[in-house]
Amino acid sequence: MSDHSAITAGIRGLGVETASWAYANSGTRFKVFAQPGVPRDPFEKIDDAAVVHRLTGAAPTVALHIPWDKVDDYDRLAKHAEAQGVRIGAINSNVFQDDDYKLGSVCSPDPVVRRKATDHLLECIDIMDATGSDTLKLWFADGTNYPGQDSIRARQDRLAEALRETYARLGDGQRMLLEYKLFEPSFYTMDVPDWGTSYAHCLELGPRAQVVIDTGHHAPGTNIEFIVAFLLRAHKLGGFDFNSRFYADDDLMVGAADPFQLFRIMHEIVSVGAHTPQAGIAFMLDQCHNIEAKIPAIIRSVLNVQEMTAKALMLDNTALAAAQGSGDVLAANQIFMDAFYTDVRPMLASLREEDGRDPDPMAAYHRSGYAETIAAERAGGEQAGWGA
Ligand code: PSV
Ligand code: MN
Ligand code: MN
Repeated sequence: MSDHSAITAGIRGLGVETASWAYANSGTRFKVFAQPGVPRDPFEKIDDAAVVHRLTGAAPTVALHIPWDKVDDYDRLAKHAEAQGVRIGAINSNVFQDDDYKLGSVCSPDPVVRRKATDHLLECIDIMDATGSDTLKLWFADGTNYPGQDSIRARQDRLAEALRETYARLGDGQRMLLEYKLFEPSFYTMDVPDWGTSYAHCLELGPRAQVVIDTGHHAPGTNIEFIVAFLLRAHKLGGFDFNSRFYADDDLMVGAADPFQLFRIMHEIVSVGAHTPQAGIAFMLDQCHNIEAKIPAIIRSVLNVQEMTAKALMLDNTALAAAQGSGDVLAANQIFMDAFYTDVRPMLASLREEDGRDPDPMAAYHRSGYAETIAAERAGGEQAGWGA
């Protein structure tokens, strides 16, 4: 068993970043089921994120998506966040929802479209400057649907050029994370389909470019913890977009479909101390809550990450190393599984009490009346963008 103070310090230091778009009406491409009380603007999204943080103590930052979260005064938005006890996290760019991007954004064969897309990425860095955010998150829907549609190689050159220009614009203390996705919306090629492509581009760019792993963006059966271990070793893991999937990019609550996978991922993180804020790994949620109530779903997701991290912290690393060193396969596996099966919920509940919080954040939320208040006060909540 690991030392208790290391476990509690690890838990108290863990921050899970929630996504602004998850608080609004968002969901599948087929139908978005509107819910009462969803935020009408980015300020209200931050208010909801602050509620999640107050109850869990583990969600201190909220990611923005531009232009979904476009405001006139970003300094005011950042100050609003601060006043609510949270901070602005990653700025997510959006170069996929314009008619101009039919054939791609930074990889488009049309130089005018590429210029527009790159200008948007640069604008996102301006917003980082204005909000104090240190992270730019890039996801490109770029790709092709048909063999021969465009040159795979030329598209890589265009991507590299746009990334270089964006990287050069980063200020001190800022970084960019490049996300990959196996398929969708393009079905023949995606221009950043996998971690290897993202890694290669980041390597070429320099130390301030890192890979972000969206847990929903792989082929079924992919060993994600291997990717985590590899990227950590190469100092190229920037963070996660956590969510769960059964089939494709389902964007369900993290830890819901496969809590053991989340545990295995957090074990790789914790085993090298990368769960601490100093390690700079961003633990972000990228989810949509289409049929479940949004704020409780986000509370559940934050708690799932916290619980799996606590289990990983409980793992007896000395015993595991000894079993591994002596080639005792069964003992090593048992030590690993013992940690996974440990019920950490009572320990986390008392930690919350020690910190002056309700031991049960979900029950506290339901008792708080917040859901009823926002349903009454916010008429006509906005669409986040997905499925709009
Ligand atoms: C699209 O697949 C996606 O879900 C990516 O994961 C991005 O991170 C997210 O949208 C927001 O742009
Ligand atoms: Mn994502
Ligand atoms: Mn996705």
